[in-house]
Amino acid sequence: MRPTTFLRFRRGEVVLGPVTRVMGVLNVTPDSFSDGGAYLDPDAAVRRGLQMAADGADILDVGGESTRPGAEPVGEADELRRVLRVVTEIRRRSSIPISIDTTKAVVARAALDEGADIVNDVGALRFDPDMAGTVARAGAAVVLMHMQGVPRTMQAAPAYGDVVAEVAAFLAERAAAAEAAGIPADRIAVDPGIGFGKTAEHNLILLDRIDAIAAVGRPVVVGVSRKAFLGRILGRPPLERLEGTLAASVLAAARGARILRVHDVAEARRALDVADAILNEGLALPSPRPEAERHAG
Ligand code: HH2
Repeated sequence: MRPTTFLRFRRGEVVLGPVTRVMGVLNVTPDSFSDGGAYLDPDAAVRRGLQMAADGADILDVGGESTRPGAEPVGEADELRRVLRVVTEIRRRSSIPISIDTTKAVVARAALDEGADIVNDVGALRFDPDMAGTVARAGAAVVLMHMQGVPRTMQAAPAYGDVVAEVAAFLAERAAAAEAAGIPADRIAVDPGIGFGKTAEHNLILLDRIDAIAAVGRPVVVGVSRKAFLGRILGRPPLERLEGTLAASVLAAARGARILRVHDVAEARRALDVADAILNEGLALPSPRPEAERHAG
């Protein structure tokens, strides 16, 4: 059985125990790499968010700026216009923890005011000098992600001596900086940033060494969903990378990831239920369901 820890925030907490948690991706953008435009309409985004909650998401990650390789930055006003109504409406209709995927303090603050709980900052509090204080004052949790470079140019020539050691050292340094800025340790999670300034090989090495990222001492979030390194392996476009996403997510969980960021929540939940049963040595198995038994063979 894996030890229980918590990711806390003012309104509550996410329990990180025997169950690997699923963070559902809700991109309110025209240009995200796999679902750009699908949920740009706020009503469609809210419906999608509530569906992911019903499908078993533990957190909804709402983002209004694509960070795909080559993406152009989005202005504050546009980003706010995309995400705020969606956060407000989901919070009105559900108590599910909401994270806001942004590097801008103004966007984070507005979303936190509307009931978001977590700031998912792919810039790890480096891109906006007001971000750390904003998170600290709101009593929010934060996900600190590793990225080499910035999205517009990060895939030009990623280079590391020892990718695992460098990413782990970066995350340890950013976690210490977050604490120094007044964010309590139990409100901080870390993420190796799969696909952010990394070759396919870098991503694969990191995924095999999530244990070294977990050794930083904070809960680990991992996002592999539909990403390009899966396309390199499978030779398939983003919407045909589900099996690859599930394989990599399950392996990351086995290596110590506690939260998996995915687009396909229902499928990930089922895959992780099986992974969790194995990782917990069957101790947290639900009681047998007659339907399941009939099909047991
Ligand atoms: N990946 C993406 C965006 N945000 N946040 C964290 N913590 N970890 C990740 O791996 C991560 C992230 C990119 O995926 P997606 O949101 O699907 O695409 P886009 O950036 O094009 O909107």
